[in-house]
Amino acid sequence: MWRNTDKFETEPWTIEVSGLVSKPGKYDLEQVLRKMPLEERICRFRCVERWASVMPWTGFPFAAFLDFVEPQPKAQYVAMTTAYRPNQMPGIPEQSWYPWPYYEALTLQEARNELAFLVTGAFGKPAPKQHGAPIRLITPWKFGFKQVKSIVKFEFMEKKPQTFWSKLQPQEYGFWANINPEVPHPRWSQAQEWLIHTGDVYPTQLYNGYGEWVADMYEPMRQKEGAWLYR
Ligand SMILES: Nc1nc2c(c(=O)[nH]1)N[C@H]1C(S)=C(S)[C@@H](COP(=O)(O)O)O[C@H]1N2
Ligand SMILES: [Mo]
Repeated sequence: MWRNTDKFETEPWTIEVSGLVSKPGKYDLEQVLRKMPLEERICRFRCVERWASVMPWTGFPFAAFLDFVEPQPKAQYVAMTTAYRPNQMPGIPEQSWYPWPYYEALTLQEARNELAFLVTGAFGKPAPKQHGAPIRLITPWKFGFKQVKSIVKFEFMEKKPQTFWSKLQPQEYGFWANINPEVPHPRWSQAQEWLIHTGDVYPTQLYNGYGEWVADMYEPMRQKEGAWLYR
């Protein structure tokens, strides 16, 4: 992956803020970062395809960014669009059947959760391009495909948007994507995962082990609609 990142330009970087928000506009990332409380967090990462890792990220709480741009009361979702630059991204022009750009969303409640993190660095340095420079999302209780890299736009909306994967394969990669060992992917079990650093196999944990912080958000839905919502 890193071999293909040479042409990708991450400086300067503009992020667009639009939709149901009090301070829409185009922001220079450097200027935004000066206002954000940067911190380091070590967290677990779990891909839907069962590999897992542990990463030391640098970043700031998504909630701090929300306080800065001020979503309007009607906003229920925040959608994130990622960079789409075929001339800087080898492989993208050949994969024309995918609905690029890569696109994801969270409920605003999820984005405000204290574990929702916007990442600018890894291993104490600016994030390498392959890990989503210059800004990416980390919600460690959700599968990796929610963790959008190289974000160019945050859009606030009232209705749930269709995401990149929910357009392609809604049965396999749904909106919630909460990690749950008891809800299998249609083509494989999610009961176990392997650590990419060592190959060791571990049992998958509900919410990737972060239930203490996030389970409350989903309890009403779980009671009403059942476990499928975790997919
Ligand atoms: N922009 C963008 N973000 C993305 C993806 C992508 O293809 N494009 N893939 C996702 C998937 S499926 C995973 S598992 C993680 C991988 O993050 P990592 O490269 O930092 O390990 O990125 C996610 N974010
Ligand atoms: Mo993934």
